[in-house]
Parts: sequence; structure tokens; C-alpha cells
Amino acid sequence: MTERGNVPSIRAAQVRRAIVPFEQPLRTASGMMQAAPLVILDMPTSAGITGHAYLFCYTPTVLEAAARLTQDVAKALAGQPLAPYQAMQKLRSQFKLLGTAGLLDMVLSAIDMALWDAWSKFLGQPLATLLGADLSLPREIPVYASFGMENADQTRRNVEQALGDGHRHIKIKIGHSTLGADLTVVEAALEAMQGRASLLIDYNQGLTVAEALVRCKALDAYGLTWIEEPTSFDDLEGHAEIARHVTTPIQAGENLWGPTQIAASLAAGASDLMMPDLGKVGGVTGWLQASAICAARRVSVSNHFYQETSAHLMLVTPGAHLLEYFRMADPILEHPLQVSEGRARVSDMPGSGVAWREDRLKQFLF
Ligand code: SMN
Ligand code: MG
Repeated sequence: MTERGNVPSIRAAQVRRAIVPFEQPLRTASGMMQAAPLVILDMPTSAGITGHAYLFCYTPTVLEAAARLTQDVAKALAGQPLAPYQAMQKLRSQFKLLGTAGLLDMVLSAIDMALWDAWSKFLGQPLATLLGADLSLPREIPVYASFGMENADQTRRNVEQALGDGHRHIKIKIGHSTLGADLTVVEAALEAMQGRASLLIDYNQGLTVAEALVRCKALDAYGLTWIEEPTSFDDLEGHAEIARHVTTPIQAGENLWGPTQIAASLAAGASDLMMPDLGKVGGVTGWLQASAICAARRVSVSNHFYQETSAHLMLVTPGAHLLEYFRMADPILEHPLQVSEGRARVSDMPGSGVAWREDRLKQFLF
């Protein structure tokens, strides 16, 4: 690109729906999931380059609506210059009166991710390079293996599997019927680890503040890396109360809508750590703004899902902490994120690393 006129224009978005089974059913304190309902988004351009992104929709109930909304929202971009900053500014300007929190923010996040994928491919750079990283330098990021809410025996098996795969950080979900049941599972994990890995736990918003104070204080004795979402994600004062009384770092952020809510959450002291979700925080653009807010407050940053694009962003995120390794989209990706010995290696191919294996994707489309 040497002058204004060379910026390609965006063509009509292509939107598909897929349901991709998880490797194993995923139980959380707030529900069970068997598969990933995904919006599959392709943003072609006049340069013959297509940006790709997927959007995790949590439940099949909203998948069709999310796909239709993606198609409708993206229409306003047809014919517009590809540059993500201006394109997203123009797109978001339509929704000032409506507001975007919820499905619309998810759709805007997916479009943002696809535009940045196309933009970095147009410029012939890996996304991380475009954002300032030198990929000739070490570009591995420590990951954590992420598991569901299981009993002690399955937890031991999951820990053994993760250790065997070289992981040094392991997350499990708890929120069982009693504190005692939670501690049994935590102790089983720590016993299996034998000090070879650090343990992170995730309550998925499953506790009242009062119960969370009791359980998190008890968990303080175990030297956990973090306790994630002990209570409702939008109860900032509740999380702040827990954080004030618990030594273990409180982690949150996966459900916050945009950089503004990230800023409000940190201002409320709701968490010691932050983990934005690219599908809710506003895609790459939202992440860049959120990570600047976290950097200003010296708060360490991890991701939630979207490991391929998140890996690029973590390379240019001050205070980058741990990358969640959860192979949600691997079955449909041409180049799944490469992880070995507990570290992810960011792709040096142009783009964000998201490209479809069409022969596999078509098995999951509907
Ligand atoms: C999580 C959220 C939604 C689905 C699966 C897992 C979890 C995480 O909160 O942190 O990965
Ligand atoms: Mg979580």
C-alpha cells in the first residue's frame, strides 16, 4: 500500500453456522456444554483477500439469530475501505442510541476480528508483527490447560494428561454442592500435580457473595494462581468485596462488554487480574483498548478463548500472563495453534491464524 487509493474495499460478508463438538463435555458451575455453536464469518475484499473469524455463541439457541445479525450488520461495510479502525468506527456509530452490550457486541467483535485478519494479510504481516512484535525474537507464550468441573478421579486424570502434554499451568472448574466437595477436587488436583504445575480455578459465577467469601477464604490456603469469577460477572462490588478479603488473586473479565466495562471493573477493584474475551470485548480493536487500560493499572492480562488471535495479541500486551488453551475450533482450522511443552508458538503467517479446513468445516455446518 503506497497511497490512499490502494486500500482494498470490503465485499459482502459470507456467514455460516456450525456446531463443533468439544473433545469432552464441559461442565461449569453455571451449566453444561457439549459443543461450540459458532458463527463462521468470511469477509472478502476487492484485493482477493478474505478475512476469517469465528464467534462462539455459548448456546445453539442464539446461533441463528447471531448469524443473521452478523449478516445484517456487515451489510453496512460493503464497498467501504478495509482499514479496521475507520470501518469499525463507522459501523459502531449506527448503534449509539441502541447500545451494543450483548449479541450485537459479539457480532461487532467477530466482524472486527475478521477485518483485522484481512488487513494484516493485505499488508502481508502476521497480526502480531503489524501491531509491533518482532517474530524473529522468542514468540512463545505460556499457556494453561483448561478443563471442566469434574469429580476427584476425573480431575486426577485430566491433570495427569495435562502434565504429560507438558503443561505447567492447569485450570479446573469448581462450584460443587459444598465447600468440602470443592476442596476434595482441589486437593486431588494438587496431589496429582506434585508441584509440577500451578493450579487455577474457575467458579463461573456460581456462588453468592456470602458463599464466595467462605469458599475463597478456605481456598487461600492452597496457593492457587487465581480464583476466577466467584460470583455474578456484573456484580462489581460483590467481586470487590471478595477480592478485599481473599489473598489469592481474583480473576475476571471474560463476560465484560467492551473496554468501558473493563475500566469500570478495575476501578471498582472487582479483580486483581483481567481476562478479556475477544468475542465480547470488541475484537482486536477492543482488546487493544482494554489492554492499554490494564497496562495503566499494572494489571496482568490473560485471554478467554479465541486462542489463535489472542496469541498474537498477547505478544503485544503489557503484563501478558497466561493463554487459555482450549481447542474449541481446532477441528475446523487449517492451522491450529501450535502448543508444546506448555507454550504456544504464534504463527508467522500473514493474518490472525484463523483459516478454515473446508473439508472438515462442512461436516459441522448446518
Ligand atoms: C468457560 C466459559 C464458557 C464456556 C466454557 C468455559 C470458562 C473459561 O469460564 O474461563 O473458559
Ligand atoms: Mg472462566
